[in-house]
Amino acid sequence: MASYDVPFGVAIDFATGVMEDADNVVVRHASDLRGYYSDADAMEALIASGDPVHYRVYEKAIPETEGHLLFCMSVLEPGSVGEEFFMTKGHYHTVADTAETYLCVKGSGFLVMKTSDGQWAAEPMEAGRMVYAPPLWAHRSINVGDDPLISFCVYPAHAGHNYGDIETEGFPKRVVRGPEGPIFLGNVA
Ligand code: PAN
Ligand code: ZN
Repeated sequence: MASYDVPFGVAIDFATGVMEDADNVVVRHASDLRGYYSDADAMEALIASGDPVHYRVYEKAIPETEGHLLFCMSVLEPGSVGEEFFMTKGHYHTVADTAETYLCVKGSGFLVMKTSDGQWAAEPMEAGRMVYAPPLWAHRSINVGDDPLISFCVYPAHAGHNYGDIETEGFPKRVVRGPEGPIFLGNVA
């Protein structure tokens, strides 16, 4: 394994999101998102149809210690489960007061964000747009277009990922296909 305590560079293909010589490629299939969408029957049908890749995340194995930065390419496929657009699981950072930037390089979608005390926000993701998720804000990307939604993310290397609280809480809004484009539906009473 390369040392990441010396300078280095990597090639990234913005057309595909592929990071050359990635050390880790996290591949999430539809079945990894079971329970995340409102239409459970549509999810089971999608899994039965071949359990397609939902998204991939390309990373370098930079030490997860304070001072370093982690960066990755996130490639979220287009599609929907029922009427709900494909999305990432979403998470808080384990070290909750760590921020993250997402630079969208291709595709069309939203970064939906929330805090544990009920605030939420959705920032459009379009090629060339950078979105900032401040400390304490959970974040999830949602692809509302016909092409992969490709983003370059950077965050403190010691941040960690807390998926459990989102599995319990969900997000306040779901993004679904409407007659004239995406609609944000309330997910809470
Ligand atoms: C991103 C996400 C990536 C996949 O790199 O990890 O988009 O989303 P989930 O981790 O929610 O499955 C990031 O926010 N890292 O912290
Ligand atoms: Zn994150």
